Amino acid sequence: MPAKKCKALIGITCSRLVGAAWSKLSKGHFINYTLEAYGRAVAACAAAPVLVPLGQFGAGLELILERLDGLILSGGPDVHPRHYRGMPLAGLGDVDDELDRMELELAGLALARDIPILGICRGHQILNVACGGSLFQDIAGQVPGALLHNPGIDKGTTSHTIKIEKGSLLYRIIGKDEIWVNGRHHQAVEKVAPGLKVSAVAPDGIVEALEDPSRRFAIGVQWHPEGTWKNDPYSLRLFEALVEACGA
Ligand SMILES: [Mn+2]
Repeated sequence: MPAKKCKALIGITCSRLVGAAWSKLSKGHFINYTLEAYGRAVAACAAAPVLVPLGQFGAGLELILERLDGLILSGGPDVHPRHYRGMPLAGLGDVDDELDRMELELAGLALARDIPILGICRGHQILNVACGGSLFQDIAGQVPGALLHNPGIDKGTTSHTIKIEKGSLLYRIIGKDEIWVNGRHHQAVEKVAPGLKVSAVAPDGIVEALEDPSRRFAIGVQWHPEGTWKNDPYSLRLFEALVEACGA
């Protein structure tokens, strides 16, 4: 049943499999996952999802953004440290140079246009790097005593709590200062970009959410609401808030 009223057109970036993952999973995995998880979450909020594929730069991205009301930077492979003036360390996982360049340009253009952005996992990290921040390439190797942020469980299962900063946009959306989330990441925000604010942290201090208070709606979350929105009202609220911001 199509939604009675469609409130916004939301672009969703889309990874491809690279490196080791390429041989382990079916080649259409990321595109199918992006549509099934992120796409259906957007549609559940009475908005229309479209995929933004790899390989778009410059004028192509500008035209895509002219048509979009909102943008989701989706999960995917690691970000290469070259984009925050770092060198690869042991523990860096698979990277995709074309995806890095495309998503960083897209994030910058969307911020400049003040298009509502929700960054998820890799997308949260892209938001930080696009604004001038840096990342831990591998939490286990760089943050002694950190929780296991990459448990071997599916994305429908929550695994650790986060503390949400009162007064943040995220707090206004979620309405609680502590929730369980389904993290599946081994990289994390190290240096927070100038202009961004930390809006949630894990019990070990790892940055779990960021936002840009100078924009209408620019939020990054380190967890995967697209994996839990069917059962978890806080996950669904994030997508609803993005769609609401598009109409504001
Ligand atoms: Mn985490």
